[in-house]
Amino acid sequence: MSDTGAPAWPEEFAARYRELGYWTGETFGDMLAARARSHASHVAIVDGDRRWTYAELDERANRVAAGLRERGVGHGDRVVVQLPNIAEFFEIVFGLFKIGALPVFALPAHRAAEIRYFCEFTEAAAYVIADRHDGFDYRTIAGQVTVRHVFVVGDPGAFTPFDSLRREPAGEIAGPVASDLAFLQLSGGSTGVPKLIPRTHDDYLYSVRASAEICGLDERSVYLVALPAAHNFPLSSPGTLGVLYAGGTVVPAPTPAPDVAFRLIEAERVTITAVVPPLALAWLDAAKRTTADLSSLDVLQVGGAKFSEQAARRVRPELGCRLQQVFGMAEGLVNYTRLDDPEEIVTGTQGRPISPDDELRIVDDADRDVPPGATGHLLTRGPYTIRGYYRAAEHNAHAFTADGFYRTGDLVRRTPAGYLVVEGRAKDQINRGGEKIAAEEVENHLLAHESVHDVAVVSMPDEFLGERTCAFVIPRGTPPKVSQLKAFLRDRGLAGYKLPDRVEVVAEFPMTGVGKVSKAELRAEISRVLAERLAKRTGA
Ligand code: AMP
Ligand code: DBH
Repeated sequence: MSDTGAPAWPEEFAARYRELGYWTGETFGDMLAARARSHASHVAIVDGDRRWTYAELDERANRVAAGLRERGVGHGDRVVVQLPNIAEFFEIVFGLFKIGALPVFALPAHRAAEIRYFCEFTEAAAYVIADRHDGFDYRTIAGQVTVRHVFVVGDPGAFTPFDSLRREPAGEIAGPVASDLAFLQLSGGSTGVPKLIPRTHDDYLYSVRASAEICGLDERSVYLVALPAAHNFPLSSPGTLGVLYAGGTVVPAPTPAPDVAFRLIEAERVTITAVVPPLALAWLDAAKRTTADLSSLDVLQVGGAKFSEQAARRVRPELGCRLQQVFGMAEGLVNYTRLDDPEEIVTGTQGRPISPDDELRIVDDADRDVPPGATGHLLTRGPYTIRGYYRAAEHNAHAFTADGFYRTGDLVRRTPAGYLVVEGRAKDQINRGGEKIAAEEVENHLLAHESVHDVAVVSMPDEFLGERTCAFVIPRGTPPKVSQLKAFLRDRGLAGYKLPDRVEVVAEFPMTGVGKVSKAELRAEISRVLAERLAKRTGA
């Protein structure tokens, strides 16, 4: 373990990944500078009527880097970045890359509880926001965190204007080396507090470069950022970084709503974009009625949660583009169906790994390999999969095997052709349409409510989102209503997507043989209740 708080790859692995050409020694700052030379006047970012060329984006990043330096933000410092999909996201992130400061990638949906935690846990030097987005004023969060600087895009209120960060660089900026950490990404997690994922320039740029190739990107590629830009999927699989690597054009969408996204696809001749399954369903339905010209769209990537085979089959005929399934994780491993794969692989699997050196094991509860084709726990290790979370030694001891495999918590099987099919999940998490919710985190907040004696949060099936959240509550006194618990969690500053969709009041929890709450039984219970209700409603 190095003093960066991030467990590194053992030297023999690092040496091998370099020898094999995966880790090239290039940083993201180097990459942008190189593109600014080779594609100077090509458009890198389109945001409304702003069109930044590669030269302009690079210059802006250098200026922001200079401004950060002037304010005492430097190599290794953490900076929580929480921005909507706007051009400044790329300006600040590359500015930070240039000086070796680490973006901490918060999502726009996060609220004071999460942001306070990120700032405190990482001892962040700064917090970067836009004034308002989607009806929410992020300056209200800024008032509740302790950081040296708050930089605001738009009206700064009591804080520092982002514009004031742009300074004339005084000479060369000494940058990081590629083996340094580049940023901290977020894990959906399964524990009381979100885990932070330390990624290096070397390892991340390898995944980005290889992803760009798998997805056939080149300078003609136009990528619509429909999901939150900071999320690992639209950032790197191949995402905006892959498109910038390839010299293409990135188009941030203010919202993924079909009307907005479709207009942008038509206006900018978008060729590729990435969505989560519920969005894919919404787009499929909207495509029937739209007057927008979607003919430029070549690839729709779907990932973040399991995309049903039935929905997957609709993509090609109804959207007129190719489907690519993506099963990835911010911790590393990313699987893709390939663009030239036969339809049954594209619709029926979640893809295969990026790298020939991604090591995958599928094991039983005792970590023994299951027979070929059987379902088991997925473990993985490789040239872009972390060896441990940031500052989390205790958790790392069980989230990773002794020989460095990451325990994904996913239940998968492998087809004879080497493709993975996601069959379920063993981790204590709800995947609400691609938004991950750690049950324990929500339970801890709910336990603070005066009417909650005990609580167990589980997933319940949902036709549209795949899963929603159900909180089983043993009350203290008057049973709490779902609306009361939601308001309570919102007041505590928890992100909206983590609020339970339903509350079931019970006298006790079913227990497993060893005396733990049986979440499997609770999930079965709520599934039964929902199925009965549906049967009643449809008169079946
Ligand atoms: P995180 O570790 O928070 O980045 O979340 C990654 C997790 O999202 C994976 O471990 C899976 O549980 C889930 N996931 C991502 N993509 C897919 C997919 N295509 N199908 C099923 N689950 C997925
Ligand atoms: O869900 C994810 O975290 C995810 C999905 C697809 C991801 O991190 C990725 C691709 O890189």
